[in-house]
Amino acid sequence: MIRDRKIECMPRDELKKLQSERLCALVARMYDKVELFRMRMDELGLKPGDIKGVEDLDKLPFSYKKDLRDYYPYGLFAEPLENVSRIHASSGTTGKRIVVGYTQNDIDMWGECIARMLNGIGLGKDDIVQVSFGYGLFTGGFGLHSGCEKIGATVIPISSGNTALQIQTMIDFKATALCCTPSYAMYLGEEIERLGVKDQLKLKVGIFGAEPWTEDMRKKIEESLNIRAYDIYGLSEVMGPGVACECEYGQGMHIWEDNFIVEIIDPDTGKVLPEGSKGELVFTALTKEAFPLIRYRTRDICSLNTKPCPCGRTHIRMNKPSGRSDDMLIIRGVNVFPSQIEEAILQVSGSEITPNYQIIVDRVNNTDTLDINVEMSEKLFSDDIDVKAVDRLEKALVDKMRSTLGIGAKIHLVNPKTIARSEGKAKRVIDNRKF
Ligand code: DLL
Repeated sequence: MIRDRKIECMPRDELKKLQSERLCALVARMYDKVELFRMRMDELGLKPGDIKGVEDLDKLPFSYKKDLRDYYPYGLFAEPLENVSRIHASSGTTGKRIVVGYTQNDIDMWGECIARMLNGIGLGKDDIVQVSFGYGLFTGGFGLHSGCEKIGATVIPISSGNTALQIQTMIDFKATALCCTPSYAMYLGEEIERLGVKDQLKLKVGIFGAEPWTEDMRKKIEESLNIRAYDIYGLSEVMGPGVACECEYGQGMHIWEDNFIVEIIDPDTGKVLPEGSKGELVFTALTKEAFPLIRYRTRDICSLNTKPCPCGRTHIRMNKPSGRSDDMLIIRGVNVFPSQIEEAILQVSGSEITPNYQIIVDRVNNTDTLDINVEMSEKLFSDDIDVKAVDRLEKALVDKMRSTLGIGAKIHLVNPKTIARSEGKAKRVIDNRKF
């Protein structure tokens, strides 16, 4: 099924009119249904009628990741749970997850956004798409899945992990497209080369996202898998994958502006920046029913490309995000906050370890690694050091990290006072990866 590209190629003045109508309706609905939004509007002395269109957007209050934590789990939903068909979640700055919900219409809209991309890069009902993003609370797997179903493709919902099985499956099931994180795609490429099975692949394209990646990585992946590699962006709070997607030209990701309004702001002052500037991406989700958001601060640093795209789509493009203005790390596609690690250490630590720690992230053989050095206490580190106690502690920390972060970490108990102290902010994270 090839999509009607009318909305994707809508003249910009019509798009703006549509956004304005949708924004006014959204503000009225959220004022009525979401207590936090109503409180913030009241604090600013604003009523829904004061917002006449997108030109009034910057009068509206921002929303933040912290709001999702404070109103955990359902406090920001604009629909009663009986209308919510699905829940997804991702890690928040502390142990508490952030929770998002979707009505059936939201899931349809999400599938539509992804379907636009899939058709745009030449996929259709004859394609077999291996979705190697995680299925579960993470939005990657199910998000891509609904788009594939919409275009009538055949989906292989293999989820993430088990590299040998991934490779065997893509060969045996004749997958023509692969969806996963770019770092996993690099690893798959390397394994495929090692096994010498590249000529057995039927892959044409890959759709990669959920973490930053460079043009160099794109080239490497394209060569090792013999495909065209495309970028997809999104975040759970705003929807999941597909908020923005590359088209066949692969020169920036079109933000589906009939569903999302994008702004670039100065992360320090909150002021909207002039066209073309680099700053923090802020999204308003215009059409989501269960969990709409107004002016959500993504913390992703990025710039927009307002030039017309050769594909004819009129929706604005975003360049690759170049970093984040907070300390969130993305390790093997999983969001990790240093504060989660600290909390986990504090929960395990008795008198045997100290809260001095350092997080080292690296990329070895194209896979992200996470090592955590934790200082032993003087008590544990004595002449008759209790090796069994050290082993037991290391194991307890490994287990705790896995259950808290959802990924494995190597723990190294190091001697007292060996982690450098700082007079200012502690340098807790050393990220040696090159994006
Ligand atoms: O990562 C959703 C997703 C799944 C996107 C699959 C693409 C493909 P979260 O776990 O909530 O959601 O993480 C969102 O990941 O704020 C960015 O910092 C980062 N991110 C996502 N896509 C890209 C990308 C999913 N293409 C956070 N390039 C976002 C760079 C990305 N960073």
